[in-house]
Formats: sequence, C-alpha cells, structure tokens
Amino acid sequence: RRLRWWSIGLVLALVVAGGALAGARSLSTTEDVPALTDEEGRSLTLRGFSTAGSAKQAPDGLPDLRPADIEAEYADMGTNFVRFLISWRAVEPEPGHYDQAYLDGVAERVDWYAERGYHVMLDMHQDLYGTEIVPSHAVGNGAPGWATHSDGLPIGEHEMWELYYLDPGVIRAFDNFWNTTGEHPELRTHYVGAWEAVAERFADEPAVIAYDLMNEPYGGSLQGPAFEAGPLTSLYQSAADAIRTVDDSTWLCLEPQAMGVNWATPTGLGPVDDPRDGPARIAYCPHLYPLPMDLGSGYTGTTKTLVDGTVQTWLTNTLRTSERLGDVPVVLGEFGLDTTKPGALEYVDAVYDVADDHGFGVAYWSRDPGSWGPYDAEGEPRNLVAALDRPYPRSVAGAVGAIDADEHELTFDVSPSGGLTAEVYLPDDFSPGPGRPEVTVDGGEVSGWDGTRRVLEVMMDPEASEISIRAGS
Ligand code: 9MR
Repeated sequence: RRLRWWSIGLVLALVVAGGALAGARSLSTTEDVPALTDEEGRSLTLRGFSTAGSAKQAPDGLPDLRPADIEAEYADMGTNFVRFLISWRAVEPEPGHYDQAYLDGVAERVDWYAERGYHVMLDMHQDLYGTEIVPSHAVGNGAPGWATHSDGLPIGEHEMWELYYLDPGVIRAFDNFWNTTGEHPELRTHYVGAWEAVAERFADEPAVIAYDLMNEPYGGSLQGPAFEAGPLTSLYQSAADAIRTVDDSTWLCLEPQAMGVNWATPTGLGPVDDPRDGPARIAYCPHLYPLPMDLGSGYTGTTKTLVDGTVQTWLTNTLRTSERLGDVPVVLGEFGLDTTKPGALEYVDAVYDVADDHGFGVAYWSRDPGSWGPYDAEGEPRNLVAALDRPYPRSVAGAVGAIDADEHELTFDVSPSGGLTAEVYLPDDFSPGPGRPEVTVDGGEVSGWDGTRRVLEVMMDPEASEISIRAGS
C-alpha cells in the first residue's frame, strides 16, 4: 500500500514539474486547432456527453436512454453532440457474425439524436478489456468473451476499478489482443472487421460525424511510446484502411493510451494516414483525469494548484500532438468528476474555458444519473446543469477560432467562407425577458432566431475576423 502511494506521488510530481517546464516555455493561450466540419464544410463546436455508462453491462449493449432524455438535455444545456458508447462484444457476438439487430438499436438511437440536430461520435468502448474479464465485479466491458484470453492468470479484487489494469490476467488479455504473446494474430483482424461492419452501416448517416476507434487503449505489458507508436498506431491504420473501403467521409478519432496520458504525460501515438480522397479526416481525442481527482480529491487548496499544473501540461501536450498528427482537430472525449466535491464546478468551468480557448470539442463523462452527471436518479437536474449551460457557436460557415464565453457576452474568432452564417446557442439567462433576446452583434447581424432551440443565426460580415454578441441593445 505504501508503495502504491509513493508511486502515485512520483507520477504527480513529474506531471507538475512538467507543467512548470511547459509554463516556462510560455505557451501562447490563443493557439487553437481546426474544428471538425460537417457535410457542408461548416466548422462545428461540439458540446455534449458520453452516453452512457449504462450500456457497458446491458445485455443488449444499449444505454438506458429515451427520446425524452435527449429533449431534456437539450432544453437544459443546449448540447449538440453525443459520444455514444458501442461495444465490440455487441457488434460481433460470435467470431465473424455482425449483429444487425444490435446495429438497428444503435441506428434507432442515432435517429433520435439526428432528429434533434445532434452530431454523433460512435465510441468503441472498453474498460479492463471485456465483460468477461472480471464478471463478478461488473467493471470490465468491451471485448466479446470469445476474444478474451487471460490464460488462467490471476485477477484480484479492488475497490478502485483502475487497479484491475495491473493484474496479470488483465495484462495477459491485452497482450493476446495486441499479439505481444504471438498466440492471437486473429484478434486485431476481428476488431478491424467489427469497425468495418459499423462503418458500412453508418456511412450514409450524416448525423454520425466520427468514429472513436478505441476507448482508453491499454498496452498490457507494452507501455508508453513502445505501445502507442507500435501496435496501437498500426491498429488505427488498419482500421482507417478498412473503414475507408466503405465510408470515405466520417471523421476518425484517435485516442492515446489512457494510463499516464489522462494524467497529462505526453503521448507517443504516431500519425495515421487517411486514405480518403481529399483532406484527411483524422482527429485526436484524448481524455483528461488529473490524478488527484482520480483519487477522489476536490478542486481546492494545494490540490487545485496541482490540478491546474496538470491541465496546463495536458494542454501543451495536446496541442503538440494535434500538430504532430497533421494539425488535426481535438475532441476532449472525456473529463468529469463527482460534482459534490468542493470546487468541482469551478474545475468544470476551467476545463470548458480551455476547450473554448483552443477550439476543442467536449464530451463530458457522463450522461448517467448520479453524482458525476447532470441529473440525479430521479431525473432531477443537478448542479452540473447550470455549469454546462454556456453560450457557444454551434456551427460557423468557414473557420472558427478561440471562443470567449461569459454569462452575457459571447465572442469568437472567425474566418467566414462558403456561406456567411453562424449558429449560436444562447442559454435562457443570456439576455433577460421572454422571446427573441435583445442583443448587440459586432462583426455581423442577426438573421434569425429559433426560440424553441434558443439558436440565434448571425449573418457574418465577409471581412469579419471576430463576432461578438452582447446582451442588451
Ligand atoms: O465511471 C465509471 C465507473 O462507474 C465504472 O466502474 C468504470 C468501469 O466500467 O468506468 C468508469 O467510467 C470510466 C470510463 O469508462 C472510461 N474513462 C474513465 C471513466 C471514469 O473512471
């Protein structure tokens, strides 16, 4: 036990020292990455939730979700994005058999989102390899049983679910998947085949904007750059090649290994070539879980200082990785915490400010009811709702840059092209009074208002480089 805390302390010290060094190199705070684009080439600011953890153990692999839940989410927070959990075990329950009934279920839910103006990223989720790795504890999910080979090695019992990652049986299941053991070259081929089946199904569905190729990859006995630049990059390349035989437009989202990188260490992921005609549609989708918060702390005092250092280091590394992978868009695929902890909402604000500043999409973890989520078990809104209900430009014709969101003012950098409208979500309390909000716009003028969705349409001046919308006239 002492050793564990000692090693955690060491990692933390390294992360914070890294943050100090990065700070000394003075990262420009205005540096931003390109946004993901939709079919019309409009730049999208993606704001939403990972939905949902309830799919992980569900026999049918589908989340506990109704159309009314999406409507409530929109009414309360104006989201336009969902990172929707799917699983390899549900796509390919038997080797080489792709379950179309499951994909029908996914498609039905994608429609619910599409009808409400959402963009969907399908996330091939896993934690601790698969459902059958520690069945008694219901923490593992992802891979099918037939693809799970722990070779009889032991798996312990842990309160912190992440610690199962260090057990020999879990490590061996991953070593077999990556074929580090040399015993299972077929498993990666199956995984890629499962992705091709998913892509074939959703290639013509414009609401599906991205495929998140693997949740929180873990290398087993291969770690860090040896894993990421090796088998992980090569799996992503094989998946990209296979997906592009059936789908040449959906974005491909690459996650780094989770261990370390979620705490802000740099990733060794290599670039992936997009074989589509035209510009690559590759994005980088890291997660952010500062270690003190993984261990249950709030965001106050010394911990706040440590967490701020972690976030700064994570940002520096993320911007560098975006550049190294070919100036690719960034989606923060997961961050989140128990918002009953002191300072939690301040942390949520700080992370959204970072995403706004640098043009990152965000999927908060997660949409499930409970102390991390926007609703409690009875479906009543929790404190997180107010924190996430922020103004933002949902889509912009041309490029969108840094966003600065305040309670009564929203400013964002633009470079209009191919049409001149920007669609902006404004929360209820952005400007007082019912009906169309009283606003002053610099850089363009109001050309429409959808009162049900609270979306303001702005016709941008062709020369505008910044749009600013203020409450009041
Ligand atoms: O919050 C989730 C927790 O309740 C589960 O026990 C655990 C294992 O399934 O997964 C947690 O969710 C994690 C997600 O799947 C991957 N990224 C980190 C999330 C928070 O720990």
